[in-house]
Amino acid sequence: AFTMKPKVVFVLGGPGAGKGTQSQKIVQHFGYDHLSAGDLLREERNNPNSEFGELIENYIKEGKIVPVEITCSLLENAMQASENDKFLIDGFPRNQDNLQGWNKTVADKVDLQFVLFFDCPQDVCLQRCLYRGASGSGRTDDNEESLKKRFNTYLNETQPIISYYEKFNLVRRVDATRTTDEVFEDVKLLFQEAAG
Ligand code: UP5
Ligand code: MG
Repeated sequence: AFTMKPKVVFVLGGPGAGKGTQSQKIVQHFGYDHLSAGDLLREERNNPNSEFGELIENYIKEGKIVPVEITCSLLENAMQASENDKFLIDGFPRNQDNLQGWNKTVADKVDLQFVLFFDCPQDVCLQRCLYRGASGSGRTDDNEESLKKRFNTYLNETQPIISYYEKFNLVRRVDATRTTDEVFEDVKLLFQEAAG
C-alpha cells in the first residue's frame, strides 16, 4: 500500500549550541518527535544488557563519533516505535561515516525537509556546557578536557557535513548566541515556512 514517507529535520550545531533546548520547543509548537542521537546513545550505554555500553562511554568521553551502525539502528528503532510521521533528529549525522551509513540504509525511506543549523561560537558553547556541568548535568563530557575534544570533532568532522547539505540548499542557519526565546522566534518562522 502507498504510504507517505516520514518527514525528517536534522538539527546540527556545536556542543551546547542549543539543539536539545530548541528541539523541545519545536516539539511543543509543531508536533515533531524529538530523537536526540546523543540521548539514545547515553540510554544504550546505561542499559546493562547492551554489548555496546563500554564502547559508547569511551567515545563520548573522548568526543569521538560512535560507529554509524549503532547510532543508525537506535534512530531507526525509535522511528519505528513511534506513531508520529515527523521527526527531529538532533545531533546526527556528525561525520562522513554517519552520512554514508544514513544514505545507504535510511535516506530513501524518509523525506528530509531541511537541516536546522544552530550557529554558535566556541566560547559561548564552552561556557554553556561548563555551566551545565557545574549545575549537575551528570554528563561525563561536560568538562573542559572533553569539551575541547567535542569542539574539535565538531569543526573537523561535522562542519563538512553541514557544507555537504549546503550544496543541496537544505541548510537553514540560525544565530544561536541569543536568548532561547529570541532563537526560537527564528526557528518558528522556518517551521511555519516548511509547513506551507
Ligand atoms: N542553553 C541552551 N540554549 C541557550 C541559550 N539560547 N542561551 C543560554 N543558554 C542556553 O544546551 C546546552 C546548555 O546551554 C544547557 O544548559 C541549556 O540550558 C543552555 P542544549 O540545548 O543541551 O545544547 P545542545 O546543542 O543539545 O548541546 P549538547 O551538549 O547536547 O551537544 P552535543 O552535540 O555535544 O551532545 P550530544 O548529546 O549530541 O552528543 C554527545 C556525544 O555523543 C558526542 O560528543 C559523541 O561522542 C556522541 N554522539 C555520537 O557519537 N554520534 C551521534 O550521532 C551523536 C552523538
Ligand atoms: Mg543535546
